[in-house]
Amino acid sequence: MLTPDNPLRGDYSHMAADYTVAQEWAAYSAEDHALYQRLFERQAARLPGYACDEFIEHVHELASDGIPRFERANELLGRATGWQIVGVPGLIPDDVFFRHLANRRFPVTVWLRKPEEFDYIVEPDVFHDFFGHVPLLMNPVFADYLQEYGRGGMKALSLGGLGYLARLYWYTVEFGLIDTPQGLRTYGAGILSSGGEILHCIDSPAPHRVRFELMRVMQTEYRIDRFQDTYFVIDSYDQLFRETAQDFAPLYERLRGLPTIDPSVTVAGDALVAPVSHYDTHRRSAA
Ligand code: HBI
Ligand code: FE
Repeated sequence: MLTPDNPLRGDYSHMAADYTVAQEWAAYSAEDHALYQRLFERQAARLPGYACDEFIEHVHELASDGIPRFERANELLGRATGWQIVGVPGLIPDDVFFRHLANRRFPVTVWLRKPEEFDYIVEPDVFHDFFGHVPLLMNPVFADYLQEYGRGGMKALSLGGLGYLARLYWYTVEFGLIDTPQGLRTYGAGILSSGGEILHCIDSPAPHRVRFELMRVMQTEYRIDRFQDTYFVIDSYDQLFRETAQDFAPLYERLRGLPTIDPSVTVAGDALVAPVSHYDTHRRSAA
């Protein structure tokens, strides 16, 4: 977050009290639009067989030539699920972030990475946020999950559960996998907006793929600067919504007495999902 030794790169000087800023779409350069389009085309080509169907459907609905206009996306989102995206200068404080989610507003960073950051960026930019996060806001069940998550986040702040809830967000909204009749797919924005991790999370034999279990997820640490060592697999967005609609206060109590789990290991009780080679997947779906 905003500290003297690691200032965030966005312009926080003109934001509103809720950290929102206008998108200033006319201020994007032709180079910005061309870079966004290259990022979009590279990722869009990798989606089949790796991204969940809902994501693929909606990412194309929301696509435009270059950096999308938030106001146009808001017309589609408003009709589909009542969500709106709001421009922000970049990362915003947890309580502000959760309050937006609890009100069906998704914060989207307004600036775009530099060409030299094509493959990796530390802070979420407009490509990570819009390409990675916005399409699934068109899905009613996922959209409800995210609002529940925002409400839970606001409660977590007063219950000391923020770290546990950040892990839940990380292993679902950012890096989640979902089991489908066609095979394993991803719905996580951090993966979907990453050139390398979208292939790795499905194909690589290296990471652990553990069936989603709420307490296990909230006990598991995560690393922000490398591909994940552990992914959690849900069966449906309904499952996410049901798990998150409960009262977390007793869970935080229990978690405080449980060990933290390093993502590089599996533990007794884990139900593991084996990586399926795409040959098997195609053969299965062809059958
Ligand atoms: N701010 N703009 C922005 N985007 C995020 O994803 C975000 C944030 N602030 C806090 C935050 N995420 C985390 O606390 C959540 O992952 C829990
Ligand atoms: Fe994100």
